[in-house]
Amino acid sequence: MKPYEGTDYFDCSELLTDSEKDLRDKVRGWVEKRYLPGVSDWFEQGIFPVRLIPEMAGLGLFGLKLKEYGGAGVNSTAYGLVCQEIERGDSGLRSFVSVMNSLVMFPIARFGSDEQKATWLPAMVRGEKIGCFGMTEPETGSDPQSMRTTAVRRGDRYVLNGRKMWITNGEIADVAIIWAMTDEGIRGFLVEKGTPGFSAHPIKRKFSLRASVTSALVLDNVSIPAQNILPGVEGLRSAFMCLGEARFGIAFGTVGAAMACYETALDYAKNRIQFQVPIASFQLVQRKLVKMLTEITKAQLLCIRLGRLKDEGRVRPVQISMAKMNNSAEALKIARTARDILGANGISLGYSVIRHMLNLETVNTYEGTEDIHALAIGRDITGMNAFSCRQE
Ligand code: TGC
Ligand code: FAD
Repeated sequence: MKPYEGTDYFDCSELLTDSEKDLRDKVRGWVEKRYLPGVSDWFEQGIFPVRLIPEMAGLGLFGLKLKEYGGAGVNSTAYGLVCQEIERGDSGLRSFVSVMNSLVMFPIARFGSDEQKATWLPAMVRGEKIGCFGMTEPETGSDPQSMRTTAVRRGDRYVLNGRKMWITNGEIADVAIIWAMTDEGIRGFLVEKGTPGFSAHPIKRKFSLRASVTSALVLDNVSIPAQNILPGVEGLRSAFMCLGEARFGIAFGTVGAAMACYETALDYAKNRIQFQVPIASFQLVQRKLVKMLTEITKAQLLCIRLGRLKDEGRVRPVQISMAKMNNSAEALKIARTARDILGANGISLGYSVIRHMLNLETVNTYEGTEDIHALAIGRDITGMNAFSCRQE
């Protein structure tokens, strides 16, 4: 098979170091060989391929940025490029990598005790333990400050009660990071699988992220040792730091999904004959392809600059918001245009575009909807908070 070279109209690869390119290409090769042949069936059947977890661990995909506990210790740009290649496969696979790295291992490494780090991080690097991140609830999504899950201190234990909804990896996780309201504000807790009163249930009838596990978590009088609190957490701000890590990965990841859709549409348009000529020779089709490529190029440049700012320790959360918002929304538009160019074949899982299109509907919503990021940036540039119509 010809090696995949990737859409790179402005030679953005020249802006990467050799080690960043090597990691990108290694992951790209694995996705081509081990993931893409199966993903369409997994999506159709609603299966996350857990048997690939050891191979992913072997590639160093868990604890990518961790400098200790066996992690790969790569920079943020390299992490982003991994997300790009993984999401060229499927957003569900990138979700798994995002949750492990940014939403589970990052908070344990950043806010956990030495004991928590030693218990979980090496096993997660090896892919032997899986985690999930429980913030969203049935009644609170965009507004996590209003969460209803509670954790009440009783002697040397905490008792948790509540519901978490739409939780990636929920049923396959060995440990859940549960965000809950305490007397001292919102805190994060490690809740282990099998703890009495704690259960995870599949969310069925999903038409998006079908090759990913999405669950509802139930916490009924779940009693955990007090040392299962993440001691370094300082309210919701700490949870937002985790989201910043994950949103950064999504900004890069969605470029991968968009590249897959554009490349499929370009190839299809050159080969599909209508009115005795390839449809790529029609001006209207060319305009669509050019718009797709232009948006991919802009998104790639945004990512590289974002990565460099993050690696220099200068990035602001609103800059990550802009990249997540723009790249998810544009990737979704690109997927919809690709689906259109493929005509009826565009709705078939024989091609990747309908799968990416359906997945990107979720990606545009989770980790802060397009509107929520627009409001965060709007607040930053105007100094006015438009999140709520309620007057303080
Ligand atoms: P806001 O004023 O924005 O922030 C409160 C404090 O937190 C600080 N902060 C950060 N600090 C460091 N790093 C970051 N990335 C930070 N982001 C925020 C901020 O500076 C502030 O600090 P201080 O000292 O001034 O107090 O808080 P707000 O309450 O006004 O926020 C409003 C809003 C709407 C932006 C926020 O609630 C929000 O982001 N809502 C969206 C909820 C969301 O994204 N949920 C995601 C759930 S997890 C998920 O979807 C996983 S998908 C997994 C997969 O990939 O499968
Ligand atoms: P809502 O907050 O109810 O928003 C509904 C609509 O109202 C949106 O269009 C929104 O933009 C708009 N809106 C809300 N507030 C405002 C406002 N102030 N101004 C203008 N418009 C507004 N969560 C986790 O905690 N962990 C996970 O692992 C996880 N994985 C997920 C996996 C999948 C497949 C999905 C679909 C979701 C996942 N989520 C997860 C949940 C996700 O983060 C939430 O769906 C997201 O934050 C939006 O919340 P909501 O669905 O409750 O929408």
